[in-house]
Amino acid sequence: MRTSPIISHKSMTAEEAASLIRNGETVGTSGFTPAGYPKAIPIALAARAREIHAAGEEFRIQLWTGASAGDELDGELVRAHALSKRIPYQSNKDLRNAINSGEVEFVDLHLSHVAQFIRYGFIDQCTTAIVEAIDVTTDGKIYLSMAGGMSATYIKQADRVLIELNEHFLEEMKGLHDVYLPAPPPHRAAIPIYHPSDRIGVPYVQVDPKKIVGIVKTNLPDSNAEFRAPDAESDAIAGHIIDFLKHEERMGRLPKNLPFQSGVGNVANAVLCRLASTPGIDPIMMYTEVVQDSIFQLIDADRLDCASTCALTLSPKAQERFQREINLHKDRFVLRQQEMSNHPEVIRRVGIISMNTAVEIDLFGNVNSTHVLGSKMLNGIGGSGDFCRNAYISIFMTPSTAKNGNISAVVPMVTHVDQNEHSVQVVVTEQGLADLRGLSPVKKARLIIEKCAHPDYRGLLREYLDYGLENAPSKHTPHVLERAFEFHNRLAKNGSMRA
Ligand code: 0RQ
Repeated sequence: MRTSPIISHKSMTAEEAASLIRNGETVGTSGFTPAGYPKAIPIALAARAREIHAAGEEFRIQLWTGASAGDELDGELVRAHALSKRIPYQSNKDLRNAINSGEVEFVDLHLSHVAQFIRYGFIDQCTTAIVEAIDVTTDGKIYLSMAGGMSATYIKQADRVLIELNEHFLEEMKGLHDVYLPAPPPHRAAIPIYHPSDRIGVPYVQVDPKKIVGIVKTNLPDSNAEFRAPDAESDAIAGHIIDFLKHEERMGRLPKNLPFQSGVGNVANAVLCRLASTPGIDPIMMYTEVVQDSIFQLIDADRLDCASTCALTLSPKAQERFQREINLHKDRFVLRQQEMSNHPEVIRRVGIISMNTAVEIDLFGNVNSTHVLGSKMLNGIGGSGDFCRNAYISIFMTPSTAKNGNISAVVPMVTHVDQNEHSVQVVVTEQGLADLRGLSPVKKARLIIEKCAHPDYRGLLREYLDYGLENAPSKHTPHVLERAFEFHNRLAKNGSMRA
């Protein structure tokens, strides 16, 4: 039981809290990659929106979060047609459909940029903040739950704060967070994180308690789906990455103890599982934005030194285990605000090995990780750009084909660029790995075709490259524009990229 007097003084129901939110407001919430997001107030707000709509009136809000949120927030509100605009990342199926149908405006942002964009008003500042907390004290210390996200900035900027006090999370979980807000430029000092486990702030967000207008008690876990068990493809991808890292170490190009960043999704989860099970790997450090279930494989194999993250994105089973063993984990986990977990200065300083997933990769090393056929948004760029651009080694991975082999992940030209050829250093599929560092465009293309493309598509890709070398107006990057999207055009026309 959480017992600070403020909790009983400001206690209200989710419905009462939802009734305080006005049509057209910008609401900033806690939460990052379905972890630590508010649950009860959004459900009540969606019900209220439906009632208002039934009475023939307008009710929509702009929703700002840290990254993706659970269905209780994104799904409920979008199904109630209560969202007009959303930033900066999402992964909810119904919200994705609403974005792609044009109902909801979406701004896809580098996650490390969001705090500064809000602080300086590049985008609308939020008027109400809704944050999930484990505890709150009468003098205004808010102890966040499973994610750092954008909470400290939204709490600071908002006129009023609503708290969901989630008693599902044990009080012992307090102390995981390290909350630090940088000074404004040009007076910003160096961010003093020199090691992934360094703590530089305080374990709570401080707010003037007068700004807290309501506290709603809940008892609900984060609703993350179970991860797929690693399949043969992701296992092969992981094997290639591990062989590459061992090779780099032998060549004297990989200093010891570089921390890892690993992105979202099933492939990223599987790669870490393999790091846990391959013989001869030393314990690793993580400086990342999400920790998924695979963290327990590393822990069980005695392979986790420490983990700095923005969110603990765990399935319900793994959430339960994390809490049960909290005293074992507290010393080696630190949860940061996304401005710090994804900060380019720290990423460059500690020398991160970054591993993110691509949707498609082109012959010259440009990566699309957000758009299908150049127009359909999947999730968003998230933090992949923050890490890729600043990592010691930036790796992009993907199975070489999708949709029963009808889609090749290696294409002549990507239909949308998230990471460009200047930042992408290594690409890997289950077929093999291409180290693109120091290669000119044509050499990159030859290596990607031979190492990464699926055998079914190698001939078509070689033919495109050779045609370009004969016919392109310039031989440096020998694209032939009228043919550059022929793989995609075939897919749109025939349902397959095959000839
Ligand atoms: O579709 O669900 O209909 O089958 O894309 O693919 O294989 O389940 O992959 O779960 O690892 O996610 C890039 C989306 C990969 C993710 C992405 C289809 C495929 C499937 C998903 P279905 P999988 P994963 C850190 C870093 C961007 C942000 C990022 C992501 C669905 O990793 O959002 O990296 N990354 N952030 O069938 C058409 C193709 C396709 C394709 C795959 N070429 N064409 N569809 N699919 N390739 C975290 C944060 O920033 C918060």
